[in-house]
Amino acid sequence: MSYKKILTIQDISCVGQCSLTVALPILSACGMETAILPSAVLSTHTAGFTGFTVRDLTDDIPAIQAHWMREGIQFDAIYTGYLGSLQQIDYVRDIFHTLKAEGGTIIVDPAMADNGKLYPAFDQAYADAMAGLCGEADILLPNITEACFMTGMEYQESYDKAYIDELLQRTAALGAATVVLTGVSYTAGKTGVVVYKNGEQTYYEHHKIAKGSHGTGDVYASAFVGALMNDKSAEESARIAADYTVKCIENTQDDPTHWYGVKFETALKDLIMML
Ligand code: PXL
Repeated sequence: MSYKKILTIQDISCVGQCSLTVALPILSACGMETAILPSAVLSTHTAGFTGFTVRDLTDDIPAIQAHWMREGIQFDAIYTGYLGSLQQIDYVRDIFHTLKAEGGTIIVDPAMADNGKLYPAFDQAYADAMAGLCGEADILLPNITEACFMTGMEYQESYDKAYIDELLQRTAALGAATVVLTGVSYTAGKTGVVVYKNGEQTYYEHHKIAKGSHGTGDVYASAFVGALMNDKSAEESARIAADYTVKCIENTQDDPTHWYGVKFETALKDLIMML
């Protein structure tokens, strides 16, 4: 049996079904021991709520890291998402170098932007620093907007395969061996994910649900990591994570009061069956 120990570093949005409140249950459901390092604590996520509180935990990170090093703690995978500050990106790089077990995997979801825009907390300097961190990753999980901000490509609402080819080449040039680009849509009513490895692309296309949903990037990345750590290939993990995320959106779309996230808990049994 594969029982891996994962560290995930991202914020706790106390309400809103994203980041750690999504990653921890999904990875646990996938059978992983999951340690967390919260980058910040927010009362809610920042996409749609107003007046949220934020406590940045950057200054706590070095002492936590030092303690784990004294204890000899190492992780089979380190998976990062929404980080709290520029300084934190440097700390996370050092964590990659000191806490990853021999042969371990680094997965970076550069969670910072969507639909052509950076999230409110971020600017281009953050995107540039994140591009540097992506060079340390084995697997990178950006959406098109994030890939554009990190590579200086212009964001386009509609595009062709040549545009995606160039975006993938430029994103891979940041340094990760595998790029998993999400939200790639060539046909109306469909969307999909491209796995780009050694210059080769594998595209998995699936049904596109008209309504955009918050937190689905985190749901997708967490399920991808859970599948990957169950010894699935990147291509299989990309497909499993896509099917799971679609199911989560389907299980949420008829409830207008649930605008802030997806009911990912309702489809955990489907995810487990796919592993
Ligand atoms: O990855 C989504 C996310 C995570 N954490 C916080 C956010 C968002 C999206 O807006 O605001 C705090």
